[in-house]
Amino acid sequence: MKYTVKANSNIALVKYWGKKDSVLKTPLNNSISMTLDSLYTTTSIELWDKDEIYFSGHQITDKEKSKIIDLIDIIRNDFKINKHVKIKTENNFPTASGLASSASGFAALAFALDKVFELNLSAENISKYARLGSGSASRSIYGGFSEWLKGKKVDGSDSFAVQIKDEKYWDISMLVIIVDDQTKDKGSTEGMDLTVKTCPFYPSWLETVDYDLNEVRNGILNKDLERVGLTMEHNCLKMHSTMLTTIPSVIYWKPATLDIIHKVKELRQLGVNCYFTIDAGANVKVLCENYDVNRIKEYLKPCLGIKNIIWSKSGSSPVVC
Ligand code: 2P0
Repeated sequence: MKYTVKANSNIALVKYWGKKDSVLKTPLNNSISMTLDSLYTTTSIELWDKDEIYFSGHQITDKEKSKIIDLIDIIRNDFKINKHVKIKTENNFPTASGLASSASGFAALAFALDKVFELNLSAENISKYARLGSGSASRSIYGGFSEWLKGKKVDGSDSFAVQIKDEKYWDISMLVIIVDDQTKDKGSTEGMDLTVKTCPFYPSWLETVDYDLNEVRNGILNKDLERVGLTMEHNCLKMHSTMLTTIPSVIYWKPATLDIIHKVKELRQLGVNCYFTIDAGANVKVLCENYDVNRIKEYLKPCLGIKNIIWSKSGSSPVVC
């Protein structure tokens, strides 16, 4: 039986930046995200006589394959499965440029493996396996808004995401502003490991995250965009402050990144309810009301370096197409 599945990417409102255990991919703090309907991975999977993996039509090399094969092997081992798979996967957006491609990619893979191996796992268990591929993927198993719990157990078995509210609950927009669609110099995994090891302010980051989680969680539950947005911005700037003060420094921003930050703040002065966040890359995401989208796009037009703006709403959990 062949399955084709689609999993949406997600953008963290409260960020994950640092691991407790780098093999288990357990985080040092909880994180909260919004799943996006416009950025997604489509993955087809079927049983095959050997493992074969294609990305955007090309068979990928052993090195590129290793994280994917590692996750397949973990599941094969846990469920005593002796079968191989052929996988074809593609993203509808630039890969490895701070647009959470590994989130949708590993969410799609974990969801697809559950189907092809007929495991019937719970969402929490699929989230846990997605986490073992890439931490942020744990959150893409749910539509709407979800929180990835850091867990307490040493084996990582209680570190998975849970849904806060589904995609129908709050009709707001996230504008994904692409200023750089190239693969970034330093991947998130390496960047966050260096930050934990060398940033003198990293303990302060951890001390303040619980407050941000509470604000954003309650902001979502009250559909309070200002509360979510202001906390999201501050949380993002705190995360980037730890990156800047890592040795060697991890600087993902480009001039256009800063330009857009200023423009978003100006828009707020003009009465537009909009807020920015930035991940491990130069691209900026703006959370806003649907009715302000065109005004924001118009205001950003003079910014040099914007390649594309993708308008996204809250997306669903993974689906079989
Ligand atoms: C997040 N990021 O919460 C944060 C914000 C980037 C900045 O999760 O090492 O690709 O595979 O667990 O999930 C990117 O990290 O890293 C990320 P691994 P992942 O969305």
